[in-house]
Amino acid sequence: MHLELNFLIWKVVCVMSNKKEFLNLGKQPIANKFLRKNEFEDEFFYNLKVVFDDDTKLVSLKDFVKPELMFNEDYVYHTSLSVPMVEHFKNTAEMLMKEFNPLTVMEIGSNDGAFLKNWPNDYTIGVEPCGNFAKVTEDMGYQTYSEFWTTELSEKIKNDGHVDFDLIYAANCICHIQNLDECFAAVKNILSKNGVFVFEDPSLLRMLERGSYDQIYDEHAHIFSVTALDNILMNNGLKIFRVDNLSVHGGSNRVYVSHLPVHTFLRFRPVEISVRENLQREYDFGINNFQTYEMFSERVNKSKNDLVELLRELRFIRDKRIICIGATSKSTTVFNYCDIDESLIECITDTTPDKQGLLAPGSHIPVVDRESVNLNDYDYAFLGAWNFKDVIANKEREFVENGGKFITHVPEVMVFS
Ligand code: DWN
Repeated sequence: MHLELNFLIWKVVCVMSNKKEFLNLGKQPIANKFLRKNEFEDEFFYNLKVVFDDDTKLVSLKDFVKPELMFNEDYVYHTSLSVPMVEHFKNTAEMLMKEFNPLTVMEIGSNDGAFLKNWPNDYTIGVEPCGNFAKVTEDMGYQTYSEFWTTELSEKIKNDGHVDFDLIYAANCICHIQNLDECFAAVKNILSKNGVFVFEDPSLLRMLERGSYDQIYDEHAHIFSVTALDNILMNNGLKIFRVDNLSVHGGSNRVYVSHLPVHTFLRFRPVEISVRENLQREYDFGINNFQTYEMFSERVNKSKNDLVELLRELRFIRDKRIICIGATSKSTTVFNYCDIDESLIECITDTTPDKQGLLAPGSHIPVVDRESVNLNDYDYAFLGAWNFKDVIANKEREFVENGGKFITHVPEVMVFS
């Protein structure tokens, strides 16, 4: 009853807030729900629209998708299958260990343990609603709560005898959580007095700069600016004291957060220059102005027209064969927004076994194992995983040597080799 009332109040607050729509990416499926032919009829679609909140400056989806439809036993994104990300999390854990030396660690959204595995399992726990991954980290010896992150769960963890955590970490997870006030209240509830909450997610500024609208899909309930996070965290008794700008996932921010120093017994963590610099950079770019988002929307529309025109010319006029590398969540947005199907792009290669043999959400383009195709049979390869452009270009040198060319839409539609 108490939870239902909270949810109702949150819904009313959402409706009353000052949100303006600036982008409509059309009818979209669940970005990571790869499927079989016999599942087409029941495929779920929703309208992907994006709003800017004039009060908090937060950019969010207009309509959220029910979390259980996205994050469940069938979730397919395995962090550990990405070699650069495994390295990224190893380095991150080493840095956090050296700098903060935490005695207790919790990861929210622990996926298949790429970050957790760098910490001793006697003082580290995970939270992961996707049951398939929670089982993986349990089997690795980490206690894992297979639930969504809520205040109720933070209470349950306390009641189970865990002391407050010195380090709470989350990567590509907080932007998936629809009710941020609830999320941050839950963090505050279980963060030790001098603890740090560190999280990283795609950067709104980088998305606007690069025109990478495909960062927007069902799972990304919000695309964060430091500005919006600063406002919302502050409202929840937390403060940002450092920001790192990262290159991963097409440009992300790692945000370091502590309690607001309201109690004199708390050690004061000074706010570092990186916070001011990021806020200034965002302000200079116009992140607080609605016109910035209207201009972005025009750029997205142009990107769609350019991409469709290019693919149609290559395929239907010049009779070229086109493949895609990387069946990403991002490519789901692009293919459905631009109405791209098998007639333009024959298939998608992906290294994730759980995606292979299935059809991509909405576009129904077949996903195949990279090893099962000869890339030299194709003239062009669209980069579904443009964020791994260098890794892919390096791996596929033979394709380029044989005259193959890549296509990307970031920062604008272009062909390169
Ligand atoms: O937040 C999220 C991020 C972290 O990961 C999720 N909401 C879902 C997911 O987003 P994505 O699917 O856009 O992520 P990636 O990391 O861009 O996916 C890369 C995909 O490309 C993987 O399925 C692996 C594949 N791949 C490939 O086939 N060949 C990747 C490389 C580097 C390759 O050479």
